[in-house]
Amino acid sequence: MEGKYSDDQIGRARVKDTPELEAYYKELETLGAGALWTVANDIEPWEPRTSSIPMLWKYDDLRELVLKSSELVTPEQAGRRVVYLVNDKRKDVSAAVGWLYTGIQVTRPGESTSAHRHRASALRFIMEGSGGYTVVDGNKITFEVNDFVITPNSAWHEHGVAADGKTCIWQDGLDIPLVNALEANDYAVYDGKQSLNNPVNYSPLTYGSSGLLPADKVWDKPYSPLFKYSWKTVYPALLEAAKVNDGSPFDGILMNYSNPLTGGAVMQTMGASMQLLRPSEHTKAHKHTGSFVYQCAKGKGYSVIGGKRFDWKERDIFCVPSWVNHEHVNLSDTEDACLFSFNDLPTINALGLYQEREYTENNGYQIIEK
Ligand code: 1HN
Repeated sequence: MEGKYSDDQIGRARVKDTPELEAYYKELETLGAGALWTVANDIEPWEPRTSSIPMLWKYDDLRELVLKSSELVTPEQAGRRVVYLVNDKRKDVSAAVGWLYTGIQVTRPGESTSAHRHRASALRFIMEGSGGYTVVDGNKITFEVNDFVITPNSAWHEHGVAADGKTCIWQDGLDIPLVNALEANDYAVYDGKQSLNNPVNYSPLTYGSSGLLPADKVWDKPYSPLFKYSWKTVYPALLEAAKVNDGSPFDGILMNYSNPLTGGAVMQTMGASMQLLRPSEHTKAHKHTGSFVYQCAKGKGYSVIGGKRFDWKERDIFCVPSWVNHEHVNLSDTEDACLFSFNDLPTINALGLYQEREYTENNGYQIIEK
């Protein structure tokens, strides 16, 4: 490489191998040591570097196989009856992109899972069915299609579907690869089913209405007290915002699910958003750090990710790896399109690692500076 990103310049490692140096490296190796200049250029990329590739998982292809899992194993046998989505380049860490995991879970009417907890945080986005519920730290929460539910780190949780409900399918999102990479995960099984600490839907009924917060409650946890964000309030909120906002040139009308007490992300490590692309909207391309998993909640369109086009429609899931250029297009000229996404931005931001760059003809390539 030449120019700005050339390694043949002062400040980069450019030592040429000699027999004497090679012998020296071998000697260091026997002592559990090494010469930094042999690895420096690799461990110090000029720009953020991802090992994930953009991928799209078509729901039409997966749905039958997901349902089939409910004939093959029970939730008791499987623990979690989930088909997980794995990035071709992240199989070693079971990640869909970067350090994020995602999967599709199916639960039949009358079924429920055992209760457990883990240090990793989890979230769910409901894809189909009715009568589904989750119990988070003794709070039972019912959910419907396109609702977003959180299971913060170390919260006991279990899920189920009412006997008179319809088979539920939802997307799970976890930071498990991240927490494992940090060597900080743990897991515990609850003895039996959780007893309910509060009336059903206590959390959304207490914390989920129009910016009002209960004056008599103290909440001292580092995550949102609101465990469910309902599509029936989220979608109208996007439409209202769209009436008076242009939105972002890169994302359209993008709203973050937030902790109503802080305005910040719903959990410590992962954030989530819902975005609305107006009819025929075609966003500008940009790239930023952070890994993203999307699910189309409504409509149809495509995204260009890393120069490749991925066509999506309702329930399709795709990912955008860190520092990969992407733009989104709503293919309908009459209907809006909505994309749910979750990400590791709270981690990226807390560590001071966020950066963003608008795509220009030049920055996809190397800039030659004289
Ligand atoms: C988990 O606890 C659930 O509780 C789903 O439904 C998927 C994937 C990896 C690790 C834990 C659940 C999971 C998971």
